[in-house]
Parts: sequence; C-alpha cells; structure tokens
Amino acid sequence: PRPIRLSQYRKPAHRVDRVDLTFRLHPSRTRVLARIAFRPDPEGPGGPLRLDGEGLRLIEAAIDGTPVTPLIDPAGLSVEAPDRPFLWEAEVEIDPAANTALEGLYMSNGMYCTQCEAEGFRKITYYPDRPDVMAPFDVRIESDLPVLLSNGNPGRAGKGFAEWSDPWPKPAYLFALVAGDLIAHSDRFTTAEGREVALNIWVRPGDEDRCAYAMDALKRSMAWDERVYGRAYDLDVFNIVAVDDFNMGAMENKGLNIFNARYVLASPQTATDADYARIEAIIAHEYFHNWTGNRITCRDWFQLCLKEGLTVYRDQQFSGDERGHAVKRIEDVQMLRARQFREDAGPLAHPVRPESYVEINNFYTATVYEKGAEVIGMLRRIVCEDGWRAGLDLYFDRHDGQACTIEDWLAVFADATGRDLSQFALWYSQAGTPRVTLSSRIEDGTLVVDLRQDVPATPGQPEKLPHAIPVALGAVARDGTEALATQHIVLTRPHETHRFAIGTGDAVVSALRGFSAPVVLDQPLSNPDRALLLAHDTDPFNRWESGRELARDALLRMVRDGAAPDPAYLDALGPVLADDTIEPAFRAMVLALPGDDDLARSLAEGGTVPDPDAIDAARRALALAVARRHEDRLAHLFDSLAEPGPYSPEAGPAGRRALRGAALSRLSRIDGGARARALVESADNMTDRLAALTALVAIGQADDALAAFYDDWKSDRLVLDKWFSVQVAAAPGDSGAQAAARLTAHPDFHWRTPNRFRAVIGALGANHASFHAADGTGYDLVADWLIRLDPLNPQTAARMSTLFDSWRRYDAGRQELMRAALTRIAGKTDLSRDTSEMVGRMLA
Ligand code: HT7
Ligand code: ZN
Repeated sequence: PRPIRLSQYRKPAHRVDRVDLTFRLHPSRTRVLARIAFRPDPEGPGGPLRLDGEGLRLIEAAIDGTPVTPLIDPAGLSVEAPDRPFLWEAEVEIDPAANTALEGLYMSNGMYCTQCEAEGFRKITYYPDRPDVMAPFDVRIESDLPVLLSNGNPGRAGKGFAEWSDPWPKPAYLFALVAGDLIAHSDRFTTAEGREVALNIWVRPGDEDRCAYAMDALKRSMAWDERVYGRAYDLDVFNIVAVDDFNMGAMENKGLNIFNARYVLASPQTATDADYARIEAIIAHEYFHNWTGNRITCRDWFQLCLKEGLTVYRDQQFSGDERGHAVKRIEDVQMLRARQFREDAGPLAHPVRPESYVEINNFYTATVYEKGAEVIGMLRRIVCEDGWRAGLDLYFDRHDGQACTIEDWLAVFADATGRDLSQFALWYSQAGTPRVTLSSRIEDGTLVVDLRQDVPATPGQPEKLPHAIPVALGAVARDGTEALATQHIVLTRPHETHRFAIGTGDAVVSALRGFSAPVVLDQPLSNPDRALLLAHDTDPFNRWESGRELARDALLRMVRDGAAPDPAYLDALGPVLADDTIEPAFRAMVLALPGDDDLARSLAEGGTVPDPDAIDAARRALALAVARRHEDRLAHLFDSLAEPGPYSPEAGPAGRRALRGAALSRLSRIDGGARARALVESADNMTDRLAALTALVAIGQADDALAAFYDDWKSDRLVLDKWFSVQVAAAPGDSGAQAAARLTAHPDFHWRTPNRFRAVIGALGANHASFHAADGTGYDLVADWLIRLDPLNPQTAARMSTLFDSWRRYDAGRQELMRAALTRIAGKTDLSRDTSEMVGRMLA
C-alpha cells in the first residue's frame, strides 16, 4: 500500500450536519441503519460522495429517498450526489462475533463493544471516517441485553431499546456503543457551572467492588481540570466501561470512555501500588481528552500529538499534583528513556508529527505521546507561566469545536506572547534525540559554561537544524551548599557560552535540572562530583540522576572491563539509605539500577557491542554487592517499613512499600529468599505479595510460591496475568525464554486476549537476557507467536513486533538470528498492513 502523506492533506468534499444511527444488535448479523445529513463543502475538492467502509455488507442505500447503487471497492464506496445538502440513508450488515481485530464493533465475553480510533468507524457503517468531519450523533440501540450505552445524554429507553443523543459535534473516531449484562458503580459530580453529572463505571457482575478507586480518581480529575485549566464537564452523564478484550489502555469516546479492565479494576488484594497509580493516570488522561481531543480535535492523524502530547502532559501534571512531582518526574523520564529514546535511536525513529504513514495505528508511539508531552513541557518553560496561561486560554477560546493542527497550537502561543516560535516548531518535525555536550570552568568567580548541541541523523532525515533547547542549570559548591540557584537558558545555536557570577571557588554544575529537555546530556563529571550531587543537589531529579549515573558507570565498567563493583558507588548509597528525611519513594528509585536495555544502548552508543549475558551478570553482581555492603541498613528498612494499618494506595504508604520491596529484592540475594518466602505468605495486599514473588523468581526459588499463587488466583483473569508475567519478566539469566515457552502451552494461556498475550510475550521482550538468549529461542518464540496473532489481531501484533527494533546493536550471531526472525515474519503470506509496515521499516 502507498503511504499517506501530510503534504497531501485536502479538505473533505462533504461535511456532515447530523448523524442518526440505529443498531439492531445480533452477534453475527448486526444491522446498522444510518441516516446522514450531508452538505458539499464549498472549499472542498468537489466530486462524488466518497465514503469509507471496510468489511460491510451493503443491504440498501438511498439519497433523498431515491435508491442508489454506489460503486463499492475494498476501502469504501463512491456515488454521484447532488450539489446541495442531501440525506444519505444506508443499511449494512456486520459480524461483531467474527471481529477478532478489536476495531469497529466487536464482542468480548458476550458484550458488544466498539473501538473506533483511529479508523474503526468505517467497519461499522459507510462514513467519511476522518477527524475533520464533525457532527452531532443520535443513536438508537435495539437489543434484549439489559445495558445499552452510547455517547452523549440518554434519551428514551424501553424494553429492548435505548436512545442516546450527543449534542457536541464529534469525529467518528469518538463514537462508541456498549451493550451487555453489566453492573454500575455509580456516583455524582457537580461541576463548577452547577451541572449535576451522573457518573457510572460499568463492569461485569462480580467486579463492582473493585471500582471505588477509579471512581475516586475520576472525581479528582474532574475537579482538577476545573481548578487548573478552567475546563468543566459538558454532559449530564459520564460513563466508563471496563472491557476484557482491548488492544490498548483506554479510549476517550465522548461521554462513554471504554477501558481495558486492568486500568479500572482494583482492590488491595488484586492490584499493586503501580496498578493504582496507572489507573489514576489513565482515568485522568481519558477524562482530560474531553477538552484536549474531543472538544478540540485533530484535523488529520498527522496531528495526533496535538491531542496526545498535550493530554499526556496534563495527566503527568495531575499525577504530580496528587502524588508528588519529584518522584513522578523521575518515573516519566525513566519511561521516556526506556521507550522513546530507544525508538529515536533505531529504525523506527520518526518526528513527533510524522510526515507519512501506511497504517496510522502504528503511530501511537512513545514519540507521539511521551516526546509529544515533553515538547509541551518545553514550550511552557520557554513562554513562562503567564504566556502558558494566556496561550491556553486563547487555544480553548479560539478553537473550541474545531479540528486543528500543530500550526494552530503554536499560533496561540505566538499570538499570546508575541514570540517567534518557528525554531521551536522543529521539535515537531525533526526526529532524533539531541545530544547536548556541556563543559564548564570557573574564572575569577564566574562560572563559564560551554554548550554544544548535535541532532543525530535518523531514517529519512540526514541533516538537522539546531533546536531551541531549554536548559535549567545550577551549581553545587564543594561543601554541599548551593553555589548557583537554578538559571533558565534557551540554547538556540550549535555552540553557546554562558557566564554566571558565583561567589565560591569551586562548584559542580548541575545541568538539565528537572530534565528540562528531552536530550542526552554529555557532561564529563567525575564520580566524586556525581556523589556530591547525589548527596547535596537541591534539584531532586539531578540528585537521582547522579546516583543513576554512578550506577551506570559502575555497571558499564563491570561489563566492558570485568571490573569489580565500584566501592565509590556502594559508599555513595549509604547516606541516602540512612537518611530517613528523604522520601521513601525517592530512596527506592535511587536504589534501582539502570535496566539492561538502557545499558545495552549505552554500550552500543559508546562503540561496544552489548553482550546481554554479561549485562545481566553485572547487574546481578552489583545488586549482590549492594546487599552485602548495606545488609544491616536494608534489613532495618525492611523491618521498619512494614505498614501497620490497613492498605492504602496513597503515595505515602505506596512509597514506603516501594522502598521495602527494593530492600527485599536486594536482601533475597543473600538470605536465600527467607524474607520473601515469609512475606509472600503473610502479605495482605498484592503489592507486597508480588514484590516477594518477584524476588523469589529472580533467585530461582519460586516454585512453591508460584503454585500457591496460582491456586489462590486461577479464576481471576487480571491477577492471573501477573502470575504469567512475573515468571517470564523476572526470570534470571536467559531462563525467561524457556519459561515463556512452557507458559504458552499452559491451558490458561488465552492468547487471543491481548492482556494475556502481552503477559507472556510482552514480558519476554522486557527480559533482556532472555529475549536475547544466545541460541535464538527468545526471538523464535516471539516471531512464532506474532505470526500466529497477526491474522487475528494485526494492531497488537504490529505493536509487539517493535521488540526487534534494536537488532542492529548486537553481535553478528544475534543480528543474524533477529534478522532471520523478522524476515520470517515479513515472508508470511497475507501479513497485515500493520505488521508489514513495521517489519519493513525495521529491515530497511
Ligand atoms: N486515544 C486512544 C488511542 C487509541 C486506542 C485506544 C484503544 C484501542 C485502540 C486505540 N487506537 C488508538 C487512547 C488514548 O490515548 O487516550
Ligand atoms: Zn490519549
């Protein structure tokens, strides 16, 4: 298939004034009756009526009551239409039960459910399925199922039917319908404007006692968006539905958010602290889309970051406000580096606003989402607080009800502040992670900082222009006091020198405070300098970063030169572990070591071919050395941090559990798993139980605990996913590959359910040493399963194929094995457009 290009955008020929849909639900023969009021767009290209449609059986169609016979092709239909407003009527038949791709209308455990973003509505009826066509929708659902839901406000309902009306014009990708035997967890919210909103979380019977946290998160999100952005909710009902079969996390359909059940359901016994935090973030994210995405949407899919980058930014701010900004920022940067920096460094690199795609589902990436959010954060730093507020107010005023572009977004900030943002706009069009090289010296009480930026070549973009990079920097004196409070500069040229008066003789520059830009910072700091920053930096992000750099340096020397664990790193950890004034969650993060994939990328960038076994061995040896060196302190933490009262998912207790769990994972390496074995049995919550189980799997001592866990949870699909996942993700050395092979033969491996597939195959990809097992068993297993999944669920198969994106980093043997696996996938007959685009880009 030919790529679709941003440069080829044309306005639609026809606009839609109103949509009226009737669904007669049937598992294999659902009828969809559409009555759509069209109007030619005088600025459009003209021509016949062109509607998208895939896999539809057209029963009949009429224009203004006169039957028509359109020209049907695999992508839709064309028909001559009058050059004035007209009514299109069509009846189609679709087969939800046969829809395994989980796009369009499909079935999950007897429930009807839709997923229309990005281009799923065309599998429901013929329609101009593009985000710049917006219309109000009326929907009637006919079915004997007890709960019938769609977007907007409820209308008439009776035996076997329900009607819904959504007054807010929306693109078809925000359409949703749910029908099933569901039960609601209900509540209410009164908006700042005085609107009474009924809130419902709809779940399978039996799950209703696991909705309280999601509901609480929803109400906090609604209040936050009013308080921080002045955005109130705009319908009388807000419905959320939990679904077991779902390709991604959740979907922001207007007034009817649909969620992967794992991001809604939580109880202390079944969900970990990380699950709770994720639920809170995703509930907020989807809710915030009501303004950034739904009321103001994207003109075309190239503008995806307009809604996703901004909404991720907003959910990150919300979580930071709720749980503490320092730890949240570290978590977000860890994720950015693990996923987006990796993407940017490989064959799948693309700009935050891509310029072409074959399958848009392949561009819901870390670059669009996470780097897109970083770009928003930089914009805020550059235009400062007043400019940010003024620009956003103008955005909501000027563009409410419109389908917009990145140019529209930047124009509001340029207009509100009078700034020229043309250089800043390069963040949207240039791929690749810039490298900022910093050197500094002190001359007569002046700190002189030299900065240089390089943007690496990426596929299709050999040459780059310099970016506008906000750099926050300060300095710490040798005695640990702050020598220079945070200064904000914006780097715009390839080389710049900045001077700052400081009172002291010698100081260490603390650069890129708060991770002020998504760049790689190259700053030659000695390990004593890093230890100084770890101990004294006033910027929590750089404090953590210094500890991480110490650990990384120690690990890289262990891998490259066979060095012993660095005593300087072990010494530097001591004061942090001992300082009870430092937040436990932060101390847990300091204790964590860089991931294997991160180390592999560092080695490759430094010209060393990464050896997955050596990396794994080094990480284990360093963890063991930490345990030996700090046994007393870790044991004290483990004993003293046990939570006395009942479980609470709040940040304080969650942080204490995180530090206790980190201590446990180290101690298990020297106590033979005794503490973990005791905890796995005594724990009253899933966080502690899973931390203990993970520690046991990591030392190969988990057989009994795994058997007991399975017995306890075999009938709980979400907890069983954890049981599958931990055995693969935490397996020592390369044993995760055999664990995954064994588990794929387990009777509970329901591989058609994306969550279960990800629990095993995704977990194998996350276990670096196991995925890269030297004999290729990890690669082969993943390739076999992707080939099997692709015909049923191309979106999930394509997404997971990215596990192979780093293949060029490794030794010749592994390269050959990975390339062979990719080639085998590529050679599969009838490979989906999704997977074939991804594999093609990786092999190019
Ligand atoms: N806007 C949504 C992105 C999405 C999606 C969600 C579920 C299934 C398939 C999907 N395709 C695209 C989710 C979000 O970013 O909020
Ligand atoms: Zn989103």
